[in-house]
Amino acid sequence: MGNRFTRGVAAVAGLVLTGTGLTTVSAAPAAASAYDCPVGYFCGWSNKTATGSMWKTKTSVADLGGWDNSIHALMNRSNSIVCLYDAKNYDTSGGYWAEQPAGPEDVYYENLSGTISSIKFIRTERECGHNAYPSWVAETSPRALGFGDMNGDRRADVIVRDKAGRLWFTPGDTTGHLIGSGGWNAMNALTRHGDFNRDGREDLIAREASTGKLWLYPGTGTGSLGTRKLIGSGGWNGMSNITALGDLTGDGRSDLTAVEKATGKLYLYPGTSTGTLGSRKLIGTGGWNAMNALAGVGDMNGDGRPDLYAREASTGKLWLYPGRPAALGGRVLVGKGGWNGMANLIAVGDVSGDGHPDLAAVTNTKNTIDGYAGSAGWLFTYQGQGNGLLAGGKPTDGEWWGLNGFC
Ligand SMILES: [Ca+2]
Ligand SMILES: [Ca+2]
Ligand SMILES: [Ca+2]
Ligand SMILES: [Ca+2]
Repeated sequence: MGNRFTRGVAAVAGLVLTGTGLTTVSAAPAAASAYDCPVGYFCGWSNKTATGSMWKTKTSVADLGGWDNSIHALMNRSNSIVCLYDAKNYDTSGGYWAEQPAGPEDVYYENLSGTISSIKFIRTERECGHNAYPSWVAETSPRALGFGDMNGDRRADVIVRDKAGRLWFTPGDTTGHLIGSGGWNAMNALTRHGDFNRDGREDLIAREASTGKLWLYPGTGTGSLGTRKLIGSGGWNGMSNITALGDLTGDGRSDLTAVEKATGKLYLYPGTSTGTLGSRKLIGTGGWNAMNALAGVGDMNGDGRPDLYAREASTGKLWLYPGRPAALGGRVLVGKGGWNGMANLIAVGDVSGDGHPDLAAVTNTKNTIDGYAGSAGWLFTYQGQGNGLLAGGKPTDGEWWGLNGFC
């Protein structure tokens, strides 16, 4: 909203507000004021100066009734984002805006024109007008690729994290369900590709930012996650681009790769029979710090071994590094440029339903179209050609904004 006026409550003359409430009053107010809004509530006032009658709620209200179009000042003292709609029933067609929690500054807004007709409490801004999760659509593949498929239905699925730190599973039929109710913002790397603990179900691996620990979240076969298991006791903050890439060693177990920040070396961490990682093996002698994204895209070139895609930071080029027995072959150019406009590379498996693995990516703020600034939050899908290369990107859905951690 463009016309709102912001100020801290404590700045109001004669009044001092502390964390516990009102401590000094120069004169007893005759009408409700911003100070009367209790912690945990969204409050609205009839007067533009946050005076007059006060209305409050701690739950969503689809129809404000007698307060319809009558809120002229407001304050959000809840812990939620509150979405304010100009129409009833959370209808977005008349316009809306999201109000963040006021926080310790107790910010309120006055001089509103009085157009609010419904109010919804939400966790993320997306939920003003969208589901918390994005709409993901995938065709059924004629064969199981062994990755990109948590629930084993041969349909590629995607895991996404929202800004509230929740994890969502999107199975490819536009729906989504919650698989992590919170706390996932503590993780600064998420990757999956195949089965690490040898139960036939795809697993998720995450790095905990504060400890540098690596955790295995075993897939249950339904898209959800079982009890996590420690597979790296520390030191993983010294690595970048932690990427599950499939079975490169040829023992039937999925492996992990990562770049050592200090040296730019690429290491392979082989999966073992117990679901842990074995002794690492050098597969790239240097220069890998020049890459700012890796993806274990599966067998892109059809020779039976999993391959690696890498994005070169300085050029925005996309390269294929073909898998060899516990090693990588000479690289092949896949994308001439522009790939820095993608948040990360999502190794989804077969989305198109032709049996070849594909790639997906979501645009970030560096995205450009024909040299002009593009939009962040667009999902692009790239059909694998079976020879290691990709068909041109298809802009698939523009409503993937406000999300991250795609894997
Ligand atoms: Ca699936
Ligand atoms: Ca598993
Ligand atoms: Ca291959
Ligand atoms: Ca495909």
